[in-house]
Amino acid sequence: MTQDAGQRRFSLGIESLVVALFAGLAGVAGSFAIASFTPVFIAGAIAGFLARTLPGEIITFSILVLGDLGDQLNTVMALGLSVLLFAIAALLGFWVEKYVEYRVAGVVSLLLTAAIAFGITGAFQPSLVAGVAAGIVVLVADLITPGAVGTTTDSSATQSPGRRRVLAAIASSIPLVFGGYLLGSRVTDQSESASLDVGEPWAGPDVDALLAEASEKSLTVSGLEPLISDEFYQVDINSTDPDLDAAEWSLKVTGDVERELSYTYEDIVSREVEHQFVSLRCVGEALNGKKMDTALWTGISIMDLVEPAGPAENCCVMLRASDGFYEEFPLPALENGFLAFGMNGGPLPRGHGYPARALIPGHWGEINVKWLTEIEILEQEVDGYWEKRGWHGTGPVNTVAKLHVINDLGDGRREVGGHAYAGTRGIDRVEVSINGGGSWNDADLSEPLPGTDVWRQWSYTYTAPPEEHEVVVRATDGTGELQSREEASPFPNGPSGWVTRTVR
Ligand SMILES: Nc1nc2c(c(=O)[nH]1)N[C@H]1C(S)=C(S)[C@@H](COP(=O)(O)O)O[C@H]1N2
Ligand SMILES: [Mo]
Repeated sequence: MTQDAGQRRFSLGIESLVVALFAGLAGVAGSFAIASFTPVFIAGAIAGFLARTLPGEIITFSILVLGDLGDQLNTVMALGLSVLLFAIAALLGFWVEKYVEYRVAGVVSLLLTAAIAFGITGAFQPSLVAGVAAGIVVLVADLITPGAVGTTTDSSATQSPGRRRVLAAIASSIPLVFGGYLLGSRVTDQSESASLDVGEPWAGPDVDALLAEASEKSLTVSGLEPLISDEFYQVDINSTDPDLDAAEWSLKVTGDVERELSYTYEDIVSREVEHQFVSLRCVGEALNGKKMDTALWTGISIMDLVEPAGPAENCCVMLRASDGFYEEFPLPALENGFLAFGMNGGPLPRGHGYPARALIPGHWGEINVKWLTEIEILEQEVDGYWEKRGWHGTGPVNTVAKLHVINDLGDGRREVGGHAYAGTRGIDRVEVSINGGGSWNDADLSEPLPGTDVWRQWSYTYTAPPEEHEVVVRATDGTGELQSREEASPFPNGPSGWVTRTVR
């Protein structure tokens, strides 16, 4: 098995490495073509693995300092790692080429790539396509090059074989990467193509009337988001959302119960539904951040599903989700819990937890578990996903008034506005100071929406002083308590302090 067979034409040098990297790229594109942005996309699986296993300090640093950039960084890192892993498979293929024919080497690369992908994602189809794509590049690179298939190498040396080999790898991977990208970028919102015919419990005249009410009650302040958010923020432990099929989904009630129960999607959506305005806010957001929003949700009371199981009532509950997320909190908080499967007149979008999520009134966003699959009744406290990483995000939200809009009305007046939220305590008052907190004025508030856990908008118009000035905002909750002035970073208890902005 040596040179005379003409099979071992290349050293495992730099060009093999380049070819392998392009094969890796093609493999990742192949995985993306089939899986799209779902957890079985190789880079999605690795990004999730990184997010779950990196130390809490690094994740918290990423949340606090990098914000959304941290997510993107994680995705880029995961993409790079996926390419590298597949490239290693291709290199192993080149290595066995020492002993076998180049076609066998191509197949070895294919199988290795597929095996690596399958080991990581557990999904057969995208893994196989990834392997085929990587294998094609390896094969083409070696086939096109003079010296392949038993011909002699030394006579055809007008162009270096290594260079031709690299060019062949690039040329063959480009269409694969491009095609894979296009195929994978198709829209995959499962909730749009629900495989069940359950009617539209989240739509109808009641919903229309409530949405109209929210739009009428929204303040007309240019640039201010209405009472129903135009764009609802999204926070996930993974960079790819689960892509669940409602027909296969079920919700189990387990743990310390008299009898464990399991409900199907049809069981749940065929019940009498309610529509509720509920706001959510992430404990990890900046004081004046954008991770606080409101929607009209459709669903049922969670206790209607839990009570029949006969839960032990002395401790707490763990909500578990299909993305590996879990959060624990005291049972009383579940009592007013809502299971939402509709949002703003449509089915719950994939990014917000399709087919169903929990809404726990007044608490930080994190226990509003999306893609909910299990409600486990516990007899003893344990840490949830974020608490394991040092956060204290299972309790009630802090009171906040945000300042997101500063309009120059053109006649010497300024208009400032934002949203205020205090969970189930409600918002009674928002005050604005235009002199750094020296004196305070009452802001206008939007009429309250029905519901026990909804934000309000505020706005305030004043004649602008000629000089630079500090605008400060603070809210008072429904119990009469003033928003805490003490400044605190989001970690670990959520942001606190008064929002201040300099206006000139
Ligand atoms: N399954 C699951 N549920 C989850 C999360 C998650 O990562 N996975 N993130 C939580 C966090 S931290 C917040 S703030 C809210 C955000 O909900 P949204 O993405 O619908 O805005 O969802 C919570 N529910
Ligand atoms: Mo959050």
